Amino acid sequence: MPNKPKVLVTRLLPPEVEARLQRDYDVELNPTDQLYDTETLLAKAEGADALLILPSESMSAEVIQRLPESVKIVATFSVGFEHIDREAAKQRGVIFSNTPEVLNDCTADIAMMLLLATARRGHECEAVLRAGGWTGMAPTWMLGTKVTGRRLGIVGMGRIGQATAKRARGFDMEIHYHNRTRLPADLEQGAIYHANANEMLPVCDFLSMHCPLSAETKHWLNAERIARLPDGAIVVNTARGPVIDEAALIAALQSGKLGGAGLDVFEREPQVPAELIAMKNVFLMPHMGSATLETRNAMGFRCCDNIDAYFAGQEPPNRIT
Ligand code: 8YV
Repeated sequence: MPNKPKVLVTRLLPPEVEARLQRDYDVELNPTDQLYDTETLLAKAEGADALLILPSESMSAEVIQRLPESVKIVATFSVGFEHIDREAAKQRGVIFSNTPEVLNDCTADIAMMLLLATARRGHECEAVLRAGGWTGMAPTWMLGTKVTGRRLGIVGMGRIGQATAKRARGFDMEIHYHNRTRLPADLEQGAIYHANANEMLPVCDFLSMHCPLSAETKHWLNAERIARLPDGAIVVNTARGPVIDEAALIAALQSGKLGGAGLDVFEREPQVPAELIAMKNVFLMPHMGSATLETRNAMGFRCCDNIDAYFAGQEPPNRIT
């Protein structure tokens, strides 16, 4: 139909999401999922009314200023929006939306998986077994760290931090958290608030990162803060790689200061430092927090809901600019 708004989709999305977009819009999809460089993206955006992007597409001030006039709304298929210069978007008058809530559970599941797998030597055990190196049960072999009843520190007690705390309570963990503001008691659920992170770090047998990436949180977990953790502590990151100083993390793992790390995100994705790959006491995932069909569908539908609202003359429900 000629009058449908034109939507440019920069990456390959789940079939049900693409089907809904094709039903409602004049869509250009990216079936090969090849990444667009900035010039290609800007050329393809010419004449588009809306864009559906991912964090793989940087929306820096320069890119936003160069967006064609036709583009009125950009929906990012992510809850994180560190790839979007929101000031530039506001100045340019283009609306951006994100996909909060729908990935809380699956991301928290991966945080618990990383925590458990690191504590119980998941990578090492599996590698030995697959290599045919398991010779039978031995009472002192491959002993891990007990999780039940231990202390978990959460940095960033937003929606995903709270979902992780809920899961950890099922393991009788004592929850500590550091956040800009204290949560109301019904959300805190007995978790212990630390306005000063330096007071929380010494009581964290496990530390899980759940803050968004911003200028303030870049390298939040640095050498100085790692030094405040108990010896042998385990660090988990499902947020964004740069919230941890990766070089400092590697040094602390190499020295034995940290007992292990469970990482779903890295400073320079998709590059993973060779030092981490070589370590037995780290459990590594390739940015899989939201990677279930149910959640990726829900993220896609959320993008559609925001674009639909805009073209229906309504406020997009997840507007971030
Ligand atoms: C996705 C994410 O893997 O939502 C986010 O911010 O990091 C993840 O859910 C990413 O958006 C790519 O789809």
